Amino acid sequence: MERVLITGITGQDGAYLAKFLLEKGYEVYGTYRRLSTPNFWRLQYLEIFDSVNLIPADLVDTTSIVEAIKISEPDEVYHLAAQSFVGASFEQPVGTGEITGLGVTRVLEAIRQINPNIRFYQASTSELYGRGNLTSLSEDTPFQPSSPYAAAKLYGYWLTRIYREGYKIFACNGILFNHESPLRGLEFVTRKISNAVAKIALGIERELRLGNLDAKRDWGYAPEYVESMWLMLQQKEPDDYVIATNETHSVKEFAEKAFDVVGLDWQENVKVDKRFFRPLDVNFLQGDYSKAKQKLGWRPKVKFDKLVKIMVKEDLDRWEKWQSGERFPWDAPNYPTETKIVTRALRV
Ligand code: NAP
Ligand code: F7E
Repeated sequence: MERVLITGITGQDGAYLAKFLLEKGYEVYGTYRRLSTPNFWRLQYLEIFDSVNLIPADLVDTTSIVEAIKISEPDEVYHLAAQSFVGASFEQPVGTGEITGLGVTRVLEAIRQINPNIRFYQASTSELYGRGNLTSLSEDTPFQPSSPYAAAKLYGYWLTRIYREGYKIFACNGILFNHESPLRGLEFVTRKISNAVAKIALGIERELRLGNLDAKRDWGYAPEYVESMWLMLQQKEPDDYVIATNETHSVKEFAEKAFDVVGLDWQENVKVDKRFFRPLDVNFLQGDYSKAKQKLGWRPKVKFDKLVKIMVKEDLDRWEKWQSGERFPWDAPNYPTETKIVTRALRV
């Protein structure tokens, strides 16, 4: 049986990838951070919590990464763990560099020293492209990162290529455009919207406060995107691939469609709040996934309208069940309202 190590198994992609790889017959190991309160709700939600092996490790602690690779003896490592929220990277630029940037080196170096035959996937991102683009972006488009998060990911992107070319490690960058799902973290705009729409429709909340409504993103469906990670590591040669839908939509369109699902008018429920603007924002992202289609045989099936419906319906269903007393693993009831969170941006 092939063995796999997923860093960040408790996150959105980690949970979906673990499920996908278990179904493929892999023995799955995943790293998690030791927290005062357990954070396994996604694995429980997908009903795979009892099927995965969990290893405590932190990306700032090299010894724990080395240990994780020694314990799991993996054939493949999917490096998904990161401080992944762009907004937070402006509040925690040093920590983001340590975790999201240097963390990649710690994993790659452990692989090089312990077993350089391990295949490595790096969670690269469309944020690498940054600002100023207006056309579909491919593997050949130059990068111009526009946040501490993107700069840290650019470092990880190059480290991956350097270990591939310098040490002949089978290392791939998946340049994934935004991908969403009902397991998305609540601070990201799509889930923030779907969760608020459900609460407003049920009378639990009164309004939704958002920042830059004009930002455009290429939003795909996370369970489909994790398959592309696996496909990259099954090829004859390591390479880098864009994974996207080749469509772009604004935050405004997402909000409009989401309120449509519950028969409400977005304009009556959304307020623009300058606290949710970033010091720098990426206004346009659209990905050209031709190479992945041709070489991996990968293509997206769930597009924008369907994605919005999936997310709003699942959050609505969860809040309805919650109101009728049902209890299940889920993040939203314990999430503080944003007025309780004080950051530099949120204090303005
Ligand atoms: P996510 O839900 O935020 O999950 C991030 C994971 O990293 C969580 O398991 C988190 O653990 C873990 N983590 C954070 N800091 C850590 C640390 N210091 N040590 C060890 N683990 C740590 O992110 P995602 O959406 O699944 O994304 C997966 C990866 O793909 C990330 O690297 C992200 O930057 C990248 N990416 C995401 C997208 C997207 O649209 N989703 C697109 C392109 C690239 P906790 O659960 O304990 O917080
Ligand atoms: O923002 C705008 C915001 O935080 C999308 C991560 O997974 O995808 C994600 O990064 C857009 C931005 O995702 C709010 O300014 C408006 O323009 O959902 P987001 P992101 O920054 O694109 C990439 C590919 C990754 O790699 C990252 O890890 O929406 N926006 N109003 C807002 N964003 C948030 N979060 N909250 C708002 O109220």
